[in-house]
Amino acid sequence: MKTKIDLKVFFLTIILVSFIISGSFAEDKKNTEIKIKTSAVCGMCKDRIEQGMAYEKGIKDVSLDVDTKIATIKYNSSKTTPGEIRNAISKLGYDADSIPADKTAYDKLPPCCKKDAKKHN
Ligand SMILES: [Cu+2]
Repeated sequence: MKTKIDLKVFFLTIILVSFIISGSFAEDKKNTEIKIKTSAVCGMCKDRIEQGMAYEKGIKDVSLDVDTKIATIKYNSSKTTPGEIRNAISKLGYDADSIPADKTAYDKLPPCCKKDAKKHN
């Protein structure tokens, strides 16, 4: 009799643990992180990229480091992909890893924000 109860507890534990594990995987999906090298040169670029990307589908958080030009982006991998994210950065006028900046958007950037501009504050 005792063994039967233990089996029940055992299976319930298994079910509970698998729920917790699948739940944490779903959580991982919602908070996938990617680092993308951009061509940002100043604080204005940082604001433009962070604000512009905030409205993109599946984007949770964007933080750009002007010194390294690297944007750290948290996103929901069931709603968007690294490719779509790079394209969105390109459409803001900035390079994103190997994707060059969209020409039309880049031409609209103020001169201080062009990628060949000298670094400034
Ligand atoms: Cu700038």
